[in-house]
Amino acid sequence: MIGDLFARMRHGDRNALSRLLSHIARGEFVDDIRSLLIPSPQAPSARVIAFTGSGGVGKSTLIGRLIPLVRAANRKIAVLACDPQSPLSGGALLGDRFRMGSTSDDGVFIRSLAALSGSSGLAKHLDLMIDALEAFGFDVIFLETVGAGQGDVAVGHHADALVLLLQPESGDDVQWEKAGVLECADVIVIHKADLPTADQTMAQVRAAIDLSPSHHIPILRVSTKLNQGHAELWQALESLPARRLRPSIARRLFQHLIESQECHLRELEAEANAELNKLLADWQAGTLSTVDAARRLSALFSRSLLASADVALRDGLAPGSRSPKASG
Ligand SMILES: Nc1nc2c(ncn2[C@@H]2O[C@H](COP(=O)(O)OP(=O)(O)OP(=O)(O)O)[C@@H](O)[C@H]2O)c(=O)[nH]1
Ligand SMILES: [Mg+2]
Repeated sequence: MIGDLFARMRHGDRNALSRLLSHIARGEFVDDIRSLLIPSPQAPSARVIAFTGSGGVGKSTLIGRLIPLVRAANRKIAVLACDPQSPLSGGALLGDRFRMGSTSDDGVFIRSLAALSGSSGLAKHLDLMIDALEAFGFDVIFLETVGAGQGDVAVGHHADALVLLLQPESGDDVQWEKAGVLECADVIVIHKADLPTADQTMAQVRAAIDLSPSHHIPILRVSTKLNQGHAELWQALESLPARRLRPSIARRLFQHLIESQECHLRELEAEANAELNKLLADWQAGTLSTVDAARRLSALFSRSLLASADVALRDGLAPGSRSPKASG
């Protein structure tokens, strides 16, 4: 049943994508979905950008204004708005705002997560939602999140880039600085730059950043009210270097490796160790899926581990020590 839904989603059925996201948000069929969604090096990868900042700093309005720029660059965009604090605004509001200024567009998908999932367990499955959106074919994924400090840094771990929004006169810059978030940001936006004290805020943030090791972070002034600064922001985001592998993906591959290690420990038989190069070559060429590659890799590791442990025990050496027999 999840397999069907997944297949429909892969064929561009937005309804199926929506239902899949709902299952993920509710923590249903998560293992099945995870095994269907294991990323592969051949799959086109989306650029994931997280927007964070205090409630009311203007994340939704800003994202709403960036969407047309992303579309003008011929990219398909999905937005996941995570706002556990205020489930009634967040993504729903963003969706309304965007729809106000635009007709329905197949290249845009907006999903409020708060309305689905409440506050718990969201971060846990965010990776999976991102993978689903990526598998559907979105080129750009925006995450909107609200919170203070640590939580936002954590959201940054799901993304290729973290954009921190600050607004004049909120004192937020001090709060973010304390939490170490200023330094985790890839781009800092002084939003609502139309407000009179924007220059002052800009100077304070610049002073804080200049003293830190991350003094190269771009700081941009944006006013959504005056429609200023969005093109520069999008350009800054586009020119950020792509991360080759999101940490979340690496973690999941690793987790998968460990899980399949357990399954395959008992299936070991003596086979040629030259398999390793062949296996990696097949995986890179796309003729071997990531799931199968991980399974076979773990089987190989298990075998050599057992062989060396066996030799070590017989020779009275600690496991892992090299002996002529173990290397054979
Ligand atoms: N002066 C000014 N106000 C703005 C600007 N952009 C947004 N606002 C206002 O700021 C308020 C909050 O905007 P949202 O986009 O809902 O802010 P948010 O950060 O998404 O809020 P939450 O999702 O609740 O955390 C709204 O009343 C906007 O009209 C701007 O550039 N200048
Ligand atoms: Mg919002």
